[in-house]
Amino acid sequence: MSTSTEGSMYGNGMFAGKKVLVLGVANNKSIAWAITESLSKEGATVCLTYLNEALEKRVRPLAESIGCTDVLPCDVQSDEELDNLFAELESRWGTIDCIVHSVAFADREDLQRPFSETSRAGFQLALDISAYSLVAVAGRAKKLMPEGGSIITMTYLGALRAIENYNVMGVAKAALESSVRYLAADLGASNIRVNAISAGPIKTLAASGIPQFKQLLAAFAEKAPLKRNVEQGDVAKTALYFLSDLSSGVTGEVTYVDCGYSITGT
Ligand code: NAD
Ligand code: 0WE
Repeated sequence: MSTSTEGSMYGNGMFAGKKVLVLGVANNKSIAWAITESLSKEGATVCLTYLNEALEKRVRPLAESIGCTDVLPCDVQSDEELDNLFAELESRWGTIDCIVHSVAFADREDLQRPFSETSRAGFQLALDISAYSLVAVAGRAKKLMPEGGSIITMTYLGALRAIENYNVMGVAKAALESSVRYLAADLGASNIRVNAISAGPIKTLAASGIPQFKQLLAAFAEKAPLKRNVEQGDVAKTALYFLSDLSSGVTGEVTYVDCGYSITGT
């Protein structure tokens, strides 16, 4: 590998020849987009998926900007769309090396009303999209990773702590983090690693409309040891570590990219 060159801290082409599936780009603020841009700079071939036609309009121009021609639909609630995605990847690429899972959803009302008022349907929706989808993706990926691979997902401290208003999403993230451990145990023998990044709060589409998000960001920056908020680029750098050979001995982990917030106390 060459030494560090302009635009890259790691040397060009760390992901040259690597094929990466990315689920969860909604717009240019998405955490998954920052990861995609970093992967692309390192020479990866990326497939981007979009949830629906409204988001396809946002994702296609982003894909074009990095010369990505593999843009496919995938609503993770649909087994049929998941099957079609992996069938299409198998015919286009044959195998894949890495997967970025950056998907979450709960009914907006469930992030506002008291947690004890969460409905069965709201609970199922949040767990289905935000946790089961990782299992559904990893299960299908196994066949396309004959020599192994690396899978990452995105989580939040609300999995461990009762954070105001995060509610059913916290339960879903707890299930997601546990799924990371069970998937790592299951797929380890196939040399497939599975890890999670627990990011501090970042103003993305998924954070828009969350009451008092601005105040949350300000309080976070004040308390965090690094005295600032987390940026998408911070997460992308840790993502490249998990997706690359730099983390060859690491699986089933949850790593905090939170400027140190979670280690503090008073
Ligand atoms: P985002 O809105 O850009 O990304 C969320 C993505 O989930 C979107 O692309 C959306 O299309 C996708 N999605 C929702 N339902 C889907 C479905 N049924 N099928 C397929 N895709 C679906 O916001 P983000 O902040 O980049 O979120 C990405 C991940 O990061 C999420 O898992 C989120 O929980 C996690 N996270 C976010 C923060 C934050 O503060 N922004 C902090 C920690 C973790
Ligand atoms: O995981 C998330 C956001 C997840 C999310 C956001 C929305 C908003 C729009 C899931 N579903 C929806 N549904 C919608 O209709 N984060 C980590 C960001 C976030 O969300 C919060 C936070 C933080 C941080 C909600 C309450 C409190 C803190």
